[in-house]
Amino acid sequence: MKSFHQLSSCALLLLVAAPMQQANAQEPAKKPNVLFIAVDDLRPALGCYGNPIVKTPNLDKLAKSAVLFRNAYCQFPLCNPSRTSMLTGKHPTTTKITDNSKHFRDAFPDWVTLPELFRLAGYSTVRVGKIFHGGLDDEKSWVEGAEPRKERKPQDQKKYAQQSDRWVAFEENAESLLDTKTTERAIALLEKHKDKPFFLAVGYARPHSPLIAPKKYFDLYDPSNIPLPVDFAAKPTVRPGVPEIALPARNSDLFISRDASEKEAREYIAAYYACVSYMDAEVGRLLDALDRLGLRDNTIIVFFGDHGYHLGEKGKWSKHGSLYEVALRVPLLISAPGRQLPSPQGRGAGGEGGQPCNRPVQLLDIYPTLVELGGFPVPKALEGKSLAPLLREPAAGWHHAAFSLAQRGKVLGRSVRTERFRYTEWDAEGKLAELYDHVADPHELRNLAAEPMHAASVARLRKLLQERFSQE
Ligand SMILES: [Ca+2]
Repeated sequence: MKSFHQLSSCALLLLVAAPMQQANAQEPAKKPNVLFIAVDDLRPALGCYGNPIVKTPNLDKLAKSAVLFRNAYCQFPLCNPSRTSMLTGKHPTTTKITDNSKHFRDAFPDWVTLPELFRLAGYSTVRVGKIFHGGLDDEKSWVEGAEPRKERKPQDQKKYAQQSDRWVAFEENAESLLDTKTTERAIALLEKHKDKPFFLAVGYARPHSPLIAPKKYFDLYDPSNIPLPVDFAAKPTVRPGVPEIALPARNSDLFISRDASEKEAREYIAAYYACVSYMDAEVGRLLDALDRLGLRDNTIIVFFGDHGYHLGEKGKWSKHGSLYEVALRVPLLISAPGRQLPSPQGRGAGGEGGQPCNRPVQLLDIYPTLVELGGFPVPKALEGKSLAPLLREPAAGWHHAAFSLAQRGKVLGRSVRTERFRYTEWDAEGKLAELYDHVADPHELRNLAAEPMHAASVARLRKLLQERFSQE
């Protein structure tokens, strides 16, 4: 008993002393920089996520020194709602932003965004490319790079969508392409701000449609060798036992209101991959500049896509209105030197490396994560969870699920993802429900919601949805 008591008081002393030791240890260290890379409409079509076709050498390399979140999800499969949620740290039911035309400041002028919190802490917060949705930038967030707000109306979105129905292998000088210019500007900003703590946010446009990339990236892919999804169809097609509301009746984005042939579908998937490879090369140039300037060891890198994307799965293209895995799942890599468990010895040499984490996490979690890694108190109003424990130990226990919403007409569908299941409801009563077992059925081909043997799972997941969204 005596030794137990000795041990306990010793442990207690350590616990009490820890914050002070930490403060002392951190005092001489420089504040970490943040490189925040947002990619528009990028699903996890990356080599490091196991895609055997797409070529992404630069992100595969970054993944070797990062934690790779295999089960990361957006909160809403559309640009403005997803980005607003992530950058304010609140669910779309709290932000009330569920389309691409509204700005959260109109209702909540005093909310502090993620970059704004760093700005208030003395960081140079700098933006290049799309971080907030186009035309809806937030001037309070940035020291440099803010754009004046433009009025956006739903009909503008429609007009834009009609222009996006295409792909282009760009044969002229790539220097005129948007993402190439974004990298140039980002490197110049790194050089300008490197001597003081910075939060540099870089938004890449591709693979958002229109699918434009230099021709050399198209040359990496032969459309005739691109496999189609197992549940490919010419137009959105709900499977037996699935509520009709789960998919729109007609196509949008790449195949606006028309059916997709198998040949065209292969061409568009190849074009999407070409854009991913182009974006990968641009991220590679940016990371090379970070290395060249000697900043890597003191820079936290966050890389993510703003939501998923159907590439013909269930006959659907793009993302809007879908609560399927492909519309919600995003790549998320976090490299936090000195703040995460080092890669296991020897794993990097064989081309594997990095640390995968299977816990269900949310884009919403990025805000509290960066605040904690930056050494600031995490604001209580944030609705995500800091991922810092998973950076330290990717297999650590994690008792949180990932929640998402999508709009179909006037209905707001709700979905929850645990490590094993996805459960979705399209009505308040839970009659229009879908349950998928991702261990047995990763492509979500068989809706188990009405099967008696899964009644207990349905009840448990339904309760999670009700608890999460009970206030709304
Ligand atoms: Ca997007």
